[in-house]
Amino acid sequence: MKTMRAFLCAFPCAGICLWQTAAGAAPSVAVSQGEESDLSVLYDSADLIQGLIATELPGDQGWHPAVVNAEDKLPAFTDGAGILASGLTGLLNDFPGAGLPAKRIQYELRAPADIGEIRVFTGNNGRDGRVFHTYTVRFSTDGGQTFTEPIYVQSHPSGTLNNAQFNTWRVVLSQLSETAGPLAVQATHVEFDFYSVDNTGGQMRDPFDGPNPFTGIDDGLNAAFVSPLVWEIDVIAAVKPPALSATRVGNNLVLSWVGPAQGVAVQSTPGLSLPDWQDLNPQPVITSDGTTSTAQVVIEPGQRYFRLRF
Ligand SMILES: [Ca+2]
Ligand SMILES: [Ca+2]
Ligand SMILES: [Ca+2]
Repeated sequence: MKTMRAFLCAFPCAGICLWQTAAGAAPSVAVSQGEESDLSVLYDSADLIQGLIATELPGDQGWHPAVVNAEDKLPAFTDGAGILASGLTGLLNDFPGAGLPAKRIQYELRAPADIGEIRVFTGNNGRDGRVFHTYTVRFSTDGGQTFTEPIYVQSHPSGTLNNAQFNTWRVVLSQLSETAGPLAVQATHVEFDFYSVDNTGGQMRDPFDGPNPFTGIDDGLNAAFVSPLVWEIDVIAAVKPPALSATRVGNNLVLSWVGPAQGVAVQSTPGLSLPDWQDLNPQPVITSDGTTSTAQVVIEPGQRYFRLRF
């Protein structure tokens, strides 16, 4: 079973700050950075928003004036590629104003979908503070009429440096997920607000003067005003766990599912009102024909329910 820390995870050379206002939620973020070869995953060409062109929302502040190529603008967020030849791909506008996003966009999904993960890639060939990112994301399940409370993601703690003296990262990836299941179930729309991240010195800072309204914390630094280059946004569909079916064969119950045989444990509980899921001990032998996996369990007196643990 996966266990992940929520809210604040700190790493020796990097970190992540993340909060959500909704009670009981446990979003989790993993960050990798450096060269593209250092990232835990690269650009996805088949995610839920691949090829979609976002709608810019009221308050959107356009693009950095250096960005002139159409392919470096909205298409760049969903083209399945990183920085293009211009070197200016996805460069947002600077000086959005304290507390204000630089870019406000909405995606309408092709069909309602469960969202498992959000990946944001930012970077700069110049290896400066523009490689960081800060964003909020919200989901709608009713055609864009109402949205969830925003999840705030800041790729690195305020004060983190990236410049010629420190780190010299070229690209940063954050992966946002939810510990207890999908980020959103049957989402129809996803909205992002992207913020400035830097002070021209390569120092990550939040986009607020005074307390950050998403975290309640004042990072003690003036609001960022230098914006990132957003190379790609990937919205990854949640993987549905396989359904379990059961057939009686003699004194055995044959459990089968479409999915892997490796890394799986069969669990049982005598009841569902106060379930006490335990791994079967010993575990049954699990075989696979390449598509369907099966496990034979000896039928015992009494009632038992079964499930798989991955
Ligand atoms: Ca993509
Ligand atoms: Ca601040
Ligand atoms: Ca891209």
